Amino acid sequence: MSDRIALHGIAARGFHGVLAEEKAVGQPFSADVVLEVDTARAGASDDLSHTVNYAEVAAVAHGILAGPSLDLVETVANRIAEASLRHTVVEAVEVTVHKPQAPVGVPFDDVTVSVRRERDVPVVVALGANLGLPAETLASAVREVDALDGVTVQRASPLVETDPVGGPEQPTYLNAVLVARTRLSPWHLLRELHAVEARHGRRREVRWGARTLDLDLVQYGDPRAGGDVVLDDPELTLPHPRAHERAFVLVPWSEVDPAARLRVGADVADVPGLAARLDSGGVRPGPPWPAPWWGSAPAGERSR
Ligand code: A4P
Ligand code: MG
Repeated sequence: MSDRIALHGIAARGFHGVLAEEKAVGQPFSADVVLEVDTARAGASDDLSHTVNYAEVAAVAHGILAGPSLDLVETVANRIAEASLRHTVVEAVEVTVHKPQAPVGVPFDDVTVSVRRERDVPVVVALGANLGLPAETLASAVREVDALDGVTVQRASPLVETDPVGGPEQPTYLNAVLVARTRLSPWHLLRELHAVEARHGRRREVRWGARTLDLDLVQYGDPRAGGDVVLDDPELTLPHPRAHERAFVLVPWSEVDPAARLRVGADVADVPGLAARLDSGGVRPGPPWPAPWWGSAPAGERSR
């Protein structure tokens, strides 16, 4: 269960309804907005920019209640829900709109419409391992990511064997890329990925050093529609700042999604094209995924 921030009884005179009189004269409306937000980061930092400012949500909801006339309370509720989800930390929202003086024709207290909407965002995660049993670890990591509440893995690339890039002398890597959809905010998802890494004995001692498991969040959202999240923060940089220059990410990503696009500065580049421009000499086909690598689904492919 996520953390919640709830606003009750945001009230305004509105002009929503099917009847001409409702549109002309108006009547009282109110809304309750319950936001599911991962508050862990703000709770630790005490920084307003790490959470959703509920005054902003209230102002937008009020604007929709008092704003241009809509026929249906359903539409009013839906618009408030969609506006609330535009805040990246909001993972789900439940909106109830009250219309206590609706022309119902019999004595009654209130009529309400409640809608629940969840964030649902495509994400790309790069996996790497070069200590322990890399193929088994990566297969287990894919299953664990898929099992996270709020994450569904859609496809995983074949494993590739890659020469280490940067860092000290270290063993050859196995890498892969998975595409998934998530309800989680980017920071929440990164925290869950770190927890999966930790369960596989990940230590952070040497930058770019050997590791049992590395899970990097390469992209959050779809840059084609301008719908990707861009963050310039060392704690979470999006898209991943080095993904566009790393064959060990771009080659498997191109295999799992040949239509993939990646934001590179001001451009949105075609991922197979970026991969083709790099020297991919250090990237070779890897072993097959250890069976059973992913429940009973056919290897590498599953639809939602
Ligand atoms: N961080 C910021 N943005 C992100 C993001 N988008 N995804 C922060 C994940 N983490 C992000 O990461 C260091 C810090 O980056 C984290 O605290 C996180 O909050 P890390 O995983 O602890 O360390 P790292 O993986 O050594 O660093 P980084 O910068 O992710 O390294 P790279 O660039 O991913 O390189 N060679 C081969 N062949 N295959 C590999 O997989 N991997 C690396 C790591 C080097 N060489 C490799 C491979
Ligand atoms: Mg990493």
